[in-house]
Amino acid sequence: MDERTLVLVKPDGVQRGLIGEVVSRIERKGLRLVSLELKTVDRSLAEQHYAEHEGKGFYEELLSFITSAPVAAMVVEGPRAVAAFRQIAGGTDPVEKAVPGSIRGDLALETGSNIVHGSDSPESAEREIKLWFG
Ligand code: RTP
Ligand code: MG
Repeated sequence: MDERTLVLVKPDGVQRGLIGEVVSRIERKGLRLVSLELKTVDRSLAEQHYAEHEGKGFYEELLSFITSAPVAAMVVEGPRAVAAFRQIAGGTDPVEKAVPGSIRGDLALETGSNIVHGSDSPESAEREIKLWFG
């Protein structure tokens, strides 16, 4: 049974010209791209997207980062798409957690600018796809 997940190439990834690199890794894994849109993120969308982190020390920094420049939002589909994309993205901290071979492990240095977002569960994916694509 196929599943869907929401993937974002965050402002650092877009500015570094890494949209194609991320799409390529998604496709090579065997996942399919079903929607792709460049979006400017306003404060309200950012707050809803990152609601689970409200009140944490990095929350404000996270919101200003995600609203700082366009992101590439995509819906990605395939068997176990949520976990499969989290695997190719790598852990949140690109140095301490993400392994070499993953997007973050290969291409990022800092937790605050770790190139991609992927939904963390099928329930989050459903909520986030509605939020970003209506
Ligand atoms: P994402 O939601 O962006 O896919 O990342 P994630 O699941 O791997 O990590 P999450 O815990 O959801 O955190 C969201 C984003 O907030 C930043 N962060 N900074 N300074 C910190 O301790 C810290 N922790 C998280 C990261 O940019 C992370 O991707
Ligand atoms: Mg997360």
